Parts: sequence; C-alpha cells; structure tokens
Amino acid sequence: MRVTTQPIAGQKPGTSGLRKKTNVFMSEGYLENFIQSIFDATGGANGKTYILGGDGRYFNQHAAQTILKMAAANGAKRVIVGQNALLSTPAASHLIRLNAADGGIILSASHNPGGPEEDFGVKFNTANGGPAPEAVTEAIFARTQAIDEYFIADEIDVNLSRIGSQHIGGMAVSVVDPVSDYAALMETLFDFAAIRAMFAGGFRMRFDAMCAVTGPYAKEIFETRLGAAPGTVVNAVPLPDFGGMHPDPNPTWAHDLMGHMFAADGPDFGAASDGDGDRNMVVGRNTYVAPSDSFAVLAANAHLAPGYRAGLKGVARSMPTSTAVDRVAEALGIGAHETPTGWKFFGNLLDTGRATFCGEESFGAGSDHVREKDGLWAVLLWLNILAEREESVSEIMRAHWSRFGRTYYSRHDYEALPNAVADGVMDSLRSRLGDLPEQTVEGMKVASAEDFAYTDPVDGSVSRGQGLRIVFEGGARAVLRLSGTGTEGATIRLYLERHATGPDGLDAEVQEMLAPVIRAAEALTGIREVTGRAGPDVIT
Ligand code: G16
Repeated sequence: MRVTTQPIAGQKPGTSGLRKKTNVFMSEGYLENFIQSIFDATGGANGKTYILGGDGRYFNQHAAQTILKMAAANGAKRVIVGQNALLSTPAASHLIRLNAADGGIILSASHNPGGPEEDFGVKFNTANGGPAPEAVTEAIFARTQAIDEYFIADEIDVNLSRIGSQHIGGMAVSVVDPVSDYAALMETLFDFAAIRAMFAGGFRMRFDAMCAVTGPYAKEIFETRLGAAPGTVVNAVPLPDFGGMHPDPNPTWAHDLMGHMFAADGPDFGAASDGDGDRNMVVGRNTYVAPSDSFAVLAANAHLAPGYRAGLKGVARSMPTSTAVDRVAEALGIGAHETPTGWKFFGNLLDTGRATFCGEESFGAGSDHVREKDGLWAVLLWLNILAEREESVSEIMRAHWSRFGRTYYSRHDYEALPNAVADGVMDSLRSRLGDLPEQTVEGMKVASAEDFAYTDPVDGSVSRGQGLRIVFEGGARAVLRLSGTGTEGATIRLYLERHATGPDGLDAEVQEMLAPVIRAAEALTGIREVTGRAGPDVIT
C-alpha cells in the first residue's frame, strides 16, 4: 500500500541514530517517514535481508510490526527478528555479520529512559554490522526532507513470540532466539572453563541488567553457562519502562549496584549494562573502575583470553576518552588511533585491521568480534582476566597504575540547557582558541587549543567540529563538546584529565587531583556563569 506523506522536520540522526521523545515517534507518519528514508537512501529494500530488534522499551513491539510491514511492501526478501522484537545492539551487529545481511534496524534510545513520556530511537546499521557512517546518515536525513510517500503492507501483525518462519506477503520473517548465537560467539572468545572454575570456587558477582535488554543474555551466560549463583543477575526482566530506572550504567544511575559493591562483604565483582546492552560499568569490591581505565586494562591483558592470544593489531579511542590506553599501546608496540565520539567512526579501523579493540569514556568498549561496543563482552573479558590472574579488581588496577601511571579522569555534564546558551559557551571558546596557546589560566599554561577534526584513514572522509580540546603543559587536558544523544535541550560535556606517576600519585581523590584542570577549564569557558548553574548536574 502506498501512503502519501510529507517531510517532518528534525529527523537528523545524532551520535547514534535518531532519538526523540516516544510520543514524537508515535505521531502520525513519524516512524514510517524515517524507515522509508532509510530504505530510499540505501538503494531500496528490494531483495534485501535485514536484522530487526530492539531493547524492549515502550513502543518497541509496535514499531517492529510497522517496520516488518514496510520492509515487506518495499520488496525485502527476509527479515530476521529477535523473539518479542528483542535484540541487544551487539547481538544485532553479530546477526548482521553471521547472516551476511544487508543491514539492521535497531530500536533503542540506548541509555535514555523509556516509556510513553520518555525516549525512543531508531538506529540503522550497515552490512558490516556497524552503525551507519556519516555519509549514510546524511543521505537518510536528506531523504527525510524530501519524502512524499511510503509503502506499508496491509496485513495483520506477525506473531513475534513464536520462534520460526512466517511470511508477510512474499517476505520471510524469521523469528529467532535473541540470545543463542550471541552466547555461542562469546564462547569462542573467552575461556568459559576457567571462568566456570572461578565461580565454582566461590567467586561472587552481581550483574545489574537495569530491567533492560541484557537480562536474558546475562542469565543465560553467567548463571546457566558459567555457573554463577542463581540471583547473580538482578533486574533481569526487560520492562517497557525499565522499571522506572534510568538504564545508564554509571555510579549515579547504577547507585544500587555501587551500594552493594561498597558494602561490607560485597561481591568480588559487579557490573551493569545499559538499555540496549552496548555499554558496561565495572566495579570491584570497594573499587570503581573508570571506563577509560577499564579499557586500558582490557587492552593490556587481552592476551589472557583465547580470542586475543595472538595480541592486538591496534587500539582506538574517541578523542575525549582518556589517553590511558595510548600508554598501553606504546608498551605493546601497536598503533593507537584517536577518532571523534561515536562508535561509527571505529568501523573502518576495525574492518581494515587497524584496530582490534575500541573504547570510549562513555562506558563503551568492544572488539572486532562485532561492529558495536559490547557490554557483556567487556564483562566477560574482565572475568577471564580475573580468572587468569587470580587477583582482585583493586590489585589489578594498582598493578596497572604502577606500571603505566594513573590517568585521573572525570566528565562533568551540564544537562538540559537551552540550546542558545550551550551554543554560546561553545562558540565563545571556539572563537578564542587561536589566542590560548602560551596563556596561563589559573596557574595552568595552555600548550595547544583546537577544534578537533578527523580524517578517516581508510575513506578519507573529514569530520569537523568534533570537540574543543585544550591541552596544558605537562599533558593535562580539558575537552568540551555537545552531547549528540539527548532529546531535551542541549548537554555540554566537559572532559578532564591529568596523568600522574610514582607511588605518591596513585591514590589521590579524582576530583581533588583534577582540581587545577577544573579551575582552568571553568575559567576559560565561564561555564558556570553563562549557564547559571552552580556546578555540573552529573559527574562521572
Ligand atoms: C552513543 C554512541 C557512543 C558515544 C555516545 C556519546 O552511545 O554509540 O559511541 O560515545 O553515544 O554520547 P554523547 O554524544 O551524548 O556524548 P549509546 O550507548 O548512547 O549508543
């Protein structure tokens, strides 16, 4: 059935797909326009195979039914969909690769809350399993601005709870178990026998799935396949509103897990994941592991896992991510790449073997096993390392810092600002970048200041305006950028970093150690005065 439509403003994908309030996505033609634009901008759906699934948030199933009917009406050959329209983002990436599909549509607003009053999102991944690169998202956006029709099959809903094959017109719909292929992939990468033995020896873990998509994956992998005690995985049932939680695995939103890990007789190891399962937070008993540090530790110890015994070809991190992993790469004698924020920028590096591991400060790490960051993968690699080293998380962190020095790091977020105010802070600093080198601010001398631009080494594409970076003498850094994943106003992220070595430099309190960098960054940006905020809303 052909439906006449007209362009809807604002359908520009951000850092990771299109994210809007759920009721915006539910408004007439909104989802349909965007999906048709994906098909139109990528050469049409005719004869193609897609993977489809989402994180189970409100509107997930309904959107999946709409997309199936649209794929059928656009001539797609087959859609492989997770049972009940569930698929974690890394599992979807794996299924695209495993089935040599033409692409995938993932329904998620990631770590943003879900529900009728909260957020929904759609991501399109290409045939390599990774998020669509900028050229593709730009083409999709351009199409949304010119669209005048979409196609949808006039059929009843398929039964998404029944595993097996069904049809919509001439299109096959294969409903698959969302977990099994992914779990099998994990078994090829990690020493499940060693981890199982560790659990059998009394090792205790708490995994908080935050009522989001990783629950069924974590239950199967940790409790069933690895023998962790029943109840290891909490908040394990995906709920449409994530049980009212904010499924963002950081100390602020995963405070319940933090409470358990810092309690007397807490578990040995804790972890949490986000809405769609691509993020991870890792905590040892009484030891929080910052994401940039976690990534550096994973890179330094990767050879302990069977899948990475041969070593890493290279690593990549986003520019605002701390430089901790660069020191590991140097010691390993491998390349270290620096990209803009957003997993899509890692795709070419992974595809061409320039990087085996990629990581971000925003609680994301992953490898070339898929083309997305992967929360459970990071947790399993940690477990594999713990099983091999037979040390606690805090001992491993201590040893890492003793060897490489400690990169103190923090992110200060100023959330839900009026767009004009946020732009004002950015524009003002940007206009002064050229004058900053050699200036001393709050006792910190500026070594360099730039508006970060990235040239992809594989396809030569250039991405400008990817964050304002101030490097101080001695290597401390402050980076300022606007979030690309929010749905309300603008969020300024201020990333702060300072490296310290020697036994005295390893045990400081993070914010205290960073205090001179914070003072300099706040003076340079005037962020508190301009925003009228007494301080950041969230500190991670
Ligand atoms: C998404 C991207 C990440 C990126 C993050 C940054 O994460 O996939 O690669 O680091 O956004 O978000 P922001 O632009 O708000 O700083 P996710 O987990 O939301 O898909």
